[in-house]
Amino acid sequence: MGPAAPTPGWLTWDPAPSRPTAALPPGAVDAHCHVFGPADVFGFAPERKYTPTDAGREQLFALRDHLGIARQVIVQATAHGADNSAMLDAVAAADGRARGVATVRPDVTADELARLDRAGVRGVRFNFLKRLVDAAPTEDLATVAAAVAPLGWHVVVYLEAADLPDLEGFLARLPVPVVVDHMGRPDVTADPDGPEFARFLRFVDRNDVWVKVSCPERLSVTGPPAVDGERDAYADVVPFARRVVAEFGDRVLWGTDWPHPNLTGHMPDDGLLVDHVRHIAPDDRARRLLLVDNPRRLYWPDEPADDPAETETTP
Ligand code: 0GY
Repeated sequence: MGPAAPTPGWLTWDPAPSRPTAALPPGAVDAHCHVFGPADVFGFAPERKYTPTDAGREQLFALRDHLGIARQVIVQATAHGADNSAMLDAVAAADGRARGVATVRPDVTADELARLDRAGVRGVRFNFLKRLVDAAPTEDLATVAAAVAPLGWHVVVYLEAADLPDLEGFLARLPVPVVVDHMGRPDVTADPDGPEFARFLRFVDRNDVWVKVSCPERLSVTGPPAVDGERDAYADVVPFARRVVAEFGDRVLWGTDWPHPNLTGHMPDDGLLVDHVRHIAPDDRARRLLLVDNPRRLYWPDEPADDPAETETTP
């Protein structure tokens, strides 16, 4: 049997994104992207909830170079289940320019975790979105977190804002840093100063929690710019992301989310997503933390930081 056809109605990634209008700082990291397949080499998981379009490592590396990104963190997506082969293959081929975030089951052995660590994995992902996975019991997730703690890894968590009240106690007790995907998916039609986002900010403030200020294209209701050439897109997401960057500047990460699985409305232009960073992190220092220094601390911790004086200067 050949590979399954992509889920009908879902858009495929943009093969010709624009170039960002302003260069990223040297050493910029895309801390949230995926590889899918190719399906005839790395088959999708039988338990998956969607079938993506192929988006292999060569295309991911081409995007990196096109956008002026230095390094990537390749996050295991649900369509590949707990078979990390496609992600590991891409990390290996990136020649030190990528790290990985894996999905593992609670019976994973210490030897397997050590193998993943040597291969460049630095975290595991817990996904709580019902449209993407059948929920794993929190006891199983706690077992995984305890197993990866000695390696110095972290947990990457994908949840929706409405689920935070149920999950925050559990997440706060994990013995590892927690990285929240896409700002915990706030409702951006609500007030950024309102109670729901305040609860998320409090959770970040009180715990060892990092935040990806990523995926404006998923969160936005206003969407990309209507007028050609207007690059200030996803304006409704900006107050939320800007606030997180302002309050937790040394615990924020950014990523493209390429190849943007499960989108039906519009497919983002990745060049525009890069330009969006200037709206959420308006000054050079904030951008340097977000794009360079913070991801280095999590994913390349053995690497010496550049001269701190340099951090303060315009790249
Ligand atoms: C993302 C977002 C999505 C998908 C996954 O693992 C996944 O399948 O994370 C989504 O559908 O919102 O971060 O890629």
